[in-house]
Amino acid sequence: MTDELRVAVLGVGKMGSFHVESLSRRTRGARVTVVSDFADEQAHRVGDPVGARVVADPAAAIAADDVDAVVLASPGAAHEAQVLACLEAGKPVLCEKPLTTEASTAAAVYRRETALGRRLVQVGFMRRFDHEYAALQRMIASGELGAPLMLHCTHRNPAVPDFFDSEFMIRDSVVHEADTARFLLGEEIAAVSVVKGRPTAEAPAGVSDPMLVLFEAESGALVTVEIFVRTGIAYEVRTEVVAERGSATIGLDQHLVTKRVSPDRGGVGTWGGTITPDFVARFGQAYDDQMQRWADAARRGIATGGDAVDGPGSWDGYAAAAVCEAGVAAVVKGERIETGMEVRA
Ligand code: ISE
Repeated sequence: MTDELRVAVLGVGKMGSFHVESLSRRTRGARVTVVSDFADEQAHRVGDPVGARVVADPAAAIAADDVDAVVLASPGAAHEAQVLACLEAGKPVLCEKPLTTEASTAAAVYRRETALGRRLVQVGFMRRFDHEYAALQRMIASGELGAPLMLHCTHRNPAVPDFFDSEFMIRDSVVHEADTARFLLGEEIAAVSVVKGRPTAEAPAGVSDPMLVLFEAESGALVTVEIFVRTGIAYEVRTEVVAERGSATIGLDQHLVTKRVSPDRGGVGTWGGTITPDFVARFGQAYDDQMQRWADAARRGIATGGDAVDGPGSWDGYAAAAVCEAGVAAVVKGERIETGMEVRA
């Protein structure tokens, strides 16, 4: 390795191109040497300005001599083979969620990494790096509020493409609450139920948007998740913990509150602020901090031959996959489904 971590970014759509920019402009000690995407033109559009080579074959990109570590922002279905290739090559990898698309294959990745005796897989659950989530986790863990009894989560997106059906809402959106609930409560999720309500007129036929998802944690603590991905408003992610001796809330969007006269409202005074338009705007700080801490951990791991992870790993990727799989079954069958997670090795 040179002084800088040389990174291949696989998949340079919305998230991958954000990561290329983050690595190139805002991450110390790292640079992008290779980009790969099934759309060659897009790979050049993102890679050329930062001086990265375009390598069409993802396996060749992972194996390349000028690549020390890999960021995966490719479609979820490609992750299993790509993460396993990184493990075989002994290269640290930051994998966007999902780790893999099924709990069984995610467990296989966890077992493969465990057999290597070295942690190389970090999963991109970036909310853990958000200052508000981190502060809430510290507060719960300190015991200041007593035992947490319930989490109430709100997860709203302004708009999504039509392929976002009820099952995809669980796998792509609620997956974040699967991870943050585990992170905040410090325990696994034992069962999932889903209640479908009245759908918004914006939802395509047959799609239950919004839905209420209920996680039961192993301790019996309950987690409610309102998932609503077609609000037409903005990006809103809130979490309230209700504990034995108090409650605490994050995600109130109260950054800058302004009072002013609005000419378009007849000159009356208005009060308020703005809500973030999308997840990159809301979690930009978290994505960048995640990248810096991963890059630092990858460099340390390469230098020492030890662990190369600073954040959620393959076990967390597996646990989230198990919760989502149960969630999808709960949507389809309309029943409470147990996650049936493997016992940690
Ligand atoms: C998207 O893939 C994300 O990861 C966002 O954080 C989430 O809010 C959104 O619902 C997902 O589709």
